Amino acid sequence: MSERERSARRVAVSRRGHGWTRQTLQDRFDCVVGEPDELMAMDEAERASIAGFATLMSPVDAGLIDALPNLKIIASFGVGYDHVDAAHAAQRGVVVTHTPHVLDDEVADTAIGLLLNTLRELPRAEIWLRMGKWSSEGAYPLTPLTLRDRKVGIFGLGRIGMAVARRLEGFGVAIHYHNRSQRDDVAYPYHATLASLAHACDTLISVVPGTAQTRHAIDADILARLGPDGVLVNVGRGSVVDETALGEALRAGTIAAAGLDVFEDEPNVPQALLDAPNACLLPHVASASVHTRQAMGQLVIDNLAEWFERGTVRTPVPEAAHLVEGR
Ligand code: NAP
Ligand code: 8YV
Repeated sequence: MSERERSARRVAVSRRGHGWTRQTLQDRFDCVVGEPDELMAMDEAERASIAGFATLMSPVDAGLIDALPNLKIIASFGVGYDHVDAAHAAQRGVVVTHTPHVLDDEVADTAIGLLLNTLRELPRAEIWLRMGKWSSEGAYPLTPLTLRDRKVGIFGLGRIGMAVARRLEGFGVAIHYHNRSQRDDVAYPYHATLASLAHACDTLISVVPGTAQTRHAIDADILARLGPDGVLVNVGRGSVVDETALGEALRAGTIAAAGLDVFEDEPNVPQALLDAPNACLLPHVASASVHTRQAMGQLVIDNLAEWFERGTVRTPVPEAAHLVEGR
C-alpha cells in the first residue's frame, strides 16, 4: 500500500479507554494515538491526514470535528453516544457509528443484579459477614424491601430495556413502560408520560439515553410518585436523574432505595449519595466484562474496516443513517 493510500485511511484513536481495542486498531490501521486536545494541537497537515476517529470514551465536539478537515467516520465505543456531537458530524457529512446489541444481555443482567442487590441489601449483608458481625451480633436484619409483588416501570423500553423486561418476566412482577412512542410488539401497559409510569409503579428502571430531552427527567416529582416503598435503578445515563433531588429523597424517605450504575459527573459521585445507606452504587460497570467489552471493541473495528473497504458501516447512529443508506 502506498503512503498516500495509507494516509487516506489514517485513524486517530483515543488514548483513554479499552486497551484491547486500541491495540487491535494500531495493529490493523495506520494509527495516531491521542486525546482530542492532542489532536487539536497537531499541525494542519497531520490533522488533514486523519480520516477516522475511534473514540473509546473521549468526547468529540464540533470544534474537533471541524479541526479534522478530511474526517469521514467517528467510530464510538459504547451504545450511548452523548459524548459525540452526532448532529454536527452529520451536517459535516461525517458518519458516526456506535455499538448497539452486543452489550444488551450484559447490561440487562447487571440491571437485574443491581435491582436485587438494592432491594435485598446484599452488598451490605456481605460487609456484615466480613466485619465479623455475623458472629458478634447475629443474623443480618431482615430486609424491609423485596422484589415480591413489585410493579416495575421501565423508562426506555429499547434494546436493553427489552432485555431487562424479558428477565423480569421470569420473576413474575408486573411490567409497565414509558417511551415517546408505544411499541406494537409488547403487551406491557404503556404510559404516555413518565409521570404516569411513576404513579403506576413502585420500582423504576431507567435505560434511556442521555439527551437534552431526558436531562433530569427523574426529578423530585417523579421520585415522590414512586412512594415510600419506591426504588430507582439507573443503568442508562446519570444526567437523566436530578441527583440533588435523589439524595434528598433517599435521606427523607420519600423513596426507599436506589441502585445506580451511572452518575452525572463521572467519576465524581455526589456526597449525599455516598452518604446514603439506602443507595447501592456501582462505578459504571454494566457492560464491563472482558467478553462484552471485546465484542464492543470488535464492532468499532468492523465499522472502521467496512467503511474504508466498502464505504458502508454496520451500526450507524440514527443521525448518520441517511449518510450510508443505499451504499
Ligand atoms: P435504545 O434501543 O435506543 O433504547 C432507548 C429507549 O429509550 C427507546 O425505547 C426510546 O423509545 C426511549 N427513549 C429515548 N428518548 C426518550 C425520551 N426522551 N423519552 C422517553 N423515552 C425515550 O438504546 P439501548 O441500546 O437500549 O441503550 C439505552 C441507553 O443505555 C444508552 O443510550 C446508554 O446511555 C445506556 N447504556 C448504559 C450502559 C452502562 O454501562 N450503564 C451500557 C449500555 C448502555 P422512543 O424512541 O420511542 O422514545
Ligand atoms: C460503557 C456505556 O461503559 O455503551 C454504553 O453506552 O455506557 C457502556 O457500555 C462505556 O461506553 C465505556 O466507555
